[in-house]
Amino acid sequence: MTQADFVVVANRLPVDRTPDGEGWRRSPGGLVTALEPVMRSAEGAWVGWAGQADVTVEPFDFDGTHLVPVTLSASDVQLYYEGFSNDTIWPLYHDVIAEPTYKRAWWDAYVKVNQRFAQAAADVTADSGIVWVQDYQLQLVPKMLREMRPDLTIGYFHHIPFPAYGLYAQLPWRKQVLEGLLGADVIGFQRVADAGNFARAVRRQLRYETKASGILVPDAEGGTRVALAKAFPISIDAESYIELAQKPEIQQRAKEIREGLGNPRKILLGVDRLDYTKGIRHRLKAWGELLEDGRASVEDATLVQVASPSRERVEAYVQLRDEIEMTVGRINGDYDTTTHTAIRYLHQSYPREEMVALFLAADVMLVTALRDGMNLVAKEYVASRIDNRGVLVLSEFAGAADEMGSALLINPHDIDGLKDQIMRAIDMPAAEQGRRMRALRKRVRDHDVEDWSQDFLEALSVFHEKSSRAAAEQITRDDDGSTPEREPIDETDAG
Ligand code: GDG
Repeated sequence: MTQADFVVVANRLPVDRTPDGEGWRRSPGGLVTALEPVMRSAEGAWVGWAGQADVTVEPFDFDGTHLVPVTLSASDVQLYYEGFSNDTIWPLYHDVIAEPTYKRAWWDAYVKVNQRFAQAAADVTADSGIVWVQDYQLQLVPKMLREMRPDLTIGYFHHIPFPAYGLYAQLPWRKQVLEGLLGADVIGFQRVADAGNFARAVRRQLRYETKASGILVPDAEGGTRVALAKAFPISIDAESYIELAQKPEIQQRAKEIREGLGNPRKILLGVDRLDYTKGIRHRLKAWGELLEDGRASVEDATLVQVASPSRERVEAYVQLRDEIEMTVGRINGDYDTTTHTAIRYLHQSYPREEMVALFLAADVMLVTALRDGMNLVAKEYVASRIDNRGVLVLSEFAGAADEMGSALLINPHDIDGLKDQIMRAIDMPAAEQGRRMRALRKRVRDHDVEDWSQDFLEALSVFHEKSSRAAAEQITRDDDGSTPEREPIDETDAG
């Protein structure tokens, strides 16, 4: 059997079936985009689901990566993926924007499927290899894998937020999930606040001590090891966006998009998976009110909203789509003219070239997430603006806000504040646009996705090269000399 020294484990493989069903092609999306450069250079293996239920695919090589498909039955997809991952963990970890559903049968399926992923990773990883587990669908894999293969160095990256303790505590399986994650040597989060929330949950629920970024975890031999829980903000392959933005045909396409919209003075853009975390409704409300108040008009400005189809079998998403489409219909009915539209709504997915053309056409980019781990779209927009023009309106509830202070930061719940900032963005003088955009672009270019994976893998290599004890010593040495943190005993948590 082929084995690899470096293995990524993610819910999905980085490929989709071609439309004819015969071959494979690289799939779009945040994670694949982020890991593509790492996999290319590492000649690693990738364990994940191929995307079709009840279909077993033998391992195969694609673009220099060994792909190991994990089979999911239709019932696994329903219970583990659509159920526990997307209807329990996703809403809970995004601050309960939608109500999480807790079902024991979903949890049982989640445990079973995580076990299957862990086994596949254990089988494909070479002696003393490195495994990097991705995201919330696989939170139990680190512990399971450590039990099967104590020789491995295990990393885990959490792409979505980790909620405050008061919310996390709702989860009926809160202890098991924390223990699952603590099977990793390094647990990466998007924001410092996420790592802090995680450490606090560990102190409250498991009573382990934490010291700076280190968590003291009892090991199988009755000793303790240190797990590192820290922020590693993800980024994008900025150069690839710059290259696309420089192409004359993409710049030409941006002009056509503008003409197609009737040459409004300003184009506003939203690009999101159709998800309740993205704040699309708040954005539409603000835009609708600006038109109603007469502060904006359709001849002057148009909002283009790309809402790519997502999780269409989960009820909350079906409802969201209905609501959004009704709102768009209403606003357009009220304000469209025969030549101009208030909102050009596109419930479709586009090739990356078209996305960059849209970024180039957009004078104002609206990222109004109610909660978002990072939000790569914000970074893609600024990377694409090679002309140093355009304004990013960015929710402070997106992880990207920690790094992108030169954006117009907004609280999407404050509709009046959001309206004011949209107007400020529309009217912003070119010099101020340039000043802000240059600072934003510098940050994204200085910290691209390769830096992200390098930072994470470097932290992991401390554990790989040294014994866990030596790694623990290093973490303690690098520490600020503070005393370990303990939480007060809370009787309701006992047992
Ligand atoms: C999760 C976390 C975190 C979207 N529509 C199309 C398209 N996209 C691309 C975007 C971007 C990606 O998909 C979406 O990434 P985001 O970061 O915006 O959001 P999530 O999908 O929710 O991702 C998030 C991320 O993981 C990475 O850690 O930032 O917080 O929720 O790259 O451009 N791409 C193309 N056509 C589309 O129609 N080609």
